[in-house]
Amino acid sequence: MKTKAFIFDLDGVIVDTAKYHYLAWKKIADTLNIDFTHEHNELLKGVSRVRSLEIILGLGNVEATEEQKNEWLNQKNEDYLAYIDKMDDSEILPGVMRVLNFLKDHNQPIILGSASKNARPILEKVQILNYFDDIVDGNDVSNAKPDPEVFIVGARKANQTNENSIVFEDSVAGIEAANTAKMTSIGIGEASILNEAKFNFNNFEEISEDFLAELINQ
Ligand code: B16
Ligand code: MG
Repeated sequence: MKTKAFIFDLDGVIVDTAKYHYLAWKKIADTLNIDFTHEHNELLKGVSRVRSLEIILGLGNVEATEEQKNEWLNQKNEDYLAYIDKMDDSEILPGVMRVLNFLKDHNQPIILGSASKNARPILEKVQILNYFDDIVDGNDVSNAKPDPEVFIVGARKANQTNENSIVFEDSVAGIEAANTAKMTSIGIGEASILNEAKFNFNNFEEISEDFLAELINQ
């Protein structure tokens, strides 16, 4: 069997932390009287923490000093971490463990490629940190998705070329990043939204072992 790099996004792919990001941002938005809905939350998927705050402030036309913004960023992360602290392995999305186990059984490098600066504690909480050969997260890169930096660094860590790398992503920006790097992009979520992905699945339960074997041997 051949070897590929399998790169996983975190939020929306392995776990659904978007709901916790939403609750923590909502608290900030409420104090500023900014209307922040679940639809608005979609705009924050795959986007960095700093950029997320800019988007929220933009919704309410709120201007602020750097100092004030840093205060909100810290507050939001503290609240978010309190939600993370309560997570356990029941929050791993359906089908993820079967796919991770299949890849491990076939000696494929498994890499995390996430915008989050909290990726390690989350993987620890849901007890799958040891599945990952390497982690590339928001602490390691300076360019956010759709820039492909996070995935390119991930492929290098697995000693694989971009063309031999496969990316699982739930965000439009992440699919764009994978495509720009000439990696095989797999959209997890609605195909109508992730229409630039090479392959689309609603979730990991739809991904067969035959399909994974084909990816490895292509
Ligand atoms: P943090 P992903 C992203 O994770 C989230 O989708 C996005 O909503 C969040 O703003 C970003 O991480 C930064 O997260 O505040 O924990 O550093 O989808 O790239 O795994
Ligand atoms: Mg994501």
